[in-house]
Amino acid sequence: MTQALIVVDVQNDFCPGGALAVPGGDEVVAPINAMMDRFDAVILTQDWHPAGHTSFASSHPGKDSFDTAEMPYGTQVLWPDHCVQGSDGAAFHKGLRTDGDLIIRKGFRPGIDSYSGFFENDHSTPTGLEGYLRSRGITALTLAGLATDFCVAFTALDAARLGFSVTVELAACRAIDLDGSLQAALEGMESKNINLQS
Ligand code: VGL
Ligand code: ZN
Repeated sequence: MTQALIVVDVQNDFCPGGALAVPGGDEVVAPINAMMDRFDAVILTQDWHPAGHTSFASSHPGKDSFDTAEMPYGTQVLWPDHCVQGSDGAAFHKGLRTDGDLIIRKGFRPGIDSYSGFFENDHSTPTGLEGYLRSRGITALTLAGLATDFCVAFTALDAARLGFSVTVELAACRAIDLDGSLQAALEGMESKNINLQS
């Protein structure tokens, strides 16, 4: 079985001091670096939004961060401006090993968000990651990174739906946990036979 590690969004804006800081976000760096050598392939995802992105509360007059908005593709949580292309906040944490095989950027279309590394939030626009993995013969994925309840969970659920064998290494993940979103994400992943490792 060819196994890949997918490192999700370990970027400055999701670490303490960042625009959308995940509690303890920087604590995933050391365990992820240590995991990398055990895999046949290492892929990093990078949240990569244009200024004025539709997922930013600042793009919706009268709305605050963490409110929701109805989009053509469903309900969207509105976030503080984060991971703007080329900004320091969008850069990987400086301690993270970035000597992986592929960096996949997502969320670059102005009018749609992309939590998953596989599909945008309409669940149908692909990023190309599936084709990359399949053409390399990769069948098993281990996920780690930020945030457990958004980009890690969405990536894991899409991977399971596509037929990959999926493990989430919870000790190398941290959550935003908005209104019970962590519990919901864990239950959702468990119900799809995703192996939650802790
Ligand atoms: C993420 C919210 C907005 C994540 C990305 O990486 O989990 N969450 N953009
Ligand atoms: Zn984002």
